[in-house]
Amino acid sequence: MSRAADRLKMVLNHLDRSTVHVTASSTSTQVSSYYHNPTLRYTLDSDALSPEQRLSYEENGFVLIKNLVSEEDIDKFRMAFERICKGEVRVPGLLVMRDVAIAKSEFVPDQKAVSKLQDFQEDPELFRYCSLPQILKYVEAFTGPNIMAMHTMLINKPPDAGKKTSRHPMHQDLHYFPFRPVDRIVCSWTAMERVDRRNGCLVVLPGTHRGALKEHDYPEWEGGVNKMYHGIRDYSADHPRVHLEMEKGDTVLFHPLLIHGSGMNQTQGFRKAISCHYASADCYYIDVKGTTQENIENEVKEIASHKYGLDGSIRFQDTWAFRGRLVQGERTSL
Ligand SMILES: O=C(O)CCC(=O)C(=O)O
Repeated sequence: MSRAADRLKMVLNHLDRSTVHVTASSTSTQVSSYYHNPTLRYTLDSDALSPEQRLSYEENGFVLIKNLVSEEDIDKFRMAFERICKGEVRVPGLLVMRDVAIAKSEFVPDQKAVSKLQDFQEDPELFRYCSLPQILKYVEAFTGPNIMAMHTMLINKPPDAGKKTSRHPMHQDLHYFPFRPVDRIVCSWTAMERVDRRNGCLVVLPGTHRGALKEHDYPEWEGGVNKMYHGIRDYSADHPRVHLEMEKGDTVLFHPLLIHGSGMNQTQGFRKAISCHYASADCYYIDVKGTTQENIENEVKEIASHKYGLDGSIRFQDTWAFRGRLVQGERTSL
């Protein structure tokens, strides 16, 4: 019997085949559809995911874990964020992004215009998020035991200034990554407060992780679009959507091909979330020349050359190797 068949048998042994419905947030998938796909491609054997959670990820490309990060830790991450915004600490390599509409407003104090911190691997407090054992336990079910934290973000979605720029266009995170294999990469995204449709929760298109990487570019939005917020032009508008309403500390793990984005923040508060993209340290870099990823490669190289005062000779993969940090096991490749 093949390994995949063995794995399938293990999962099915745990299930009551006639009654189980796999739920992830508001989606419900009947297990019967699973019998037509007798391989478990997206998850690895581990004790972290229940059989239901495992099947849900296989089918939908995401799994939501309630209450995974403590209030206390989230409050500490929030304080670290505020210290950075106030200029009390300087973090090497950190990219501080500002909302395209709010950054130009005279009425908003500077720190309030920060829409995202990216690459916080050198901030010990924020980076502690990426090493939380309760997150790594789940991450290992996707990456295996050698785990790199490749991409870190604290997203501070601002109240929309009326131009709809607080939206994040629908995209696949793999667009940004020159490493593979795709199924050994996973994102963890933790709500730092209640997130719902009013403040622009994540929106996902379940099952799209089973498709290919699509072409991405800046959307043609009248009010402007934030730097590096590429979106997919041709996803099906009819595809079922799930709005991931979450409480503080809830965490969603999702596949890098899952099409997702987030809506406008229609409240007066800033909607905060913290996230990390993990990859197996056994992944390898690829050359994206001549592929749909060439546009983001050029943009990232330009930003990196400017940021580090280089002459443009930096390779796309170097920008990743430089930022990636081992959080478990051995740094075997990436
Ligand atoms: O937190 C959000 O609003 C969306 C974040 C996201 O999808 C990203 O930055 O890739």
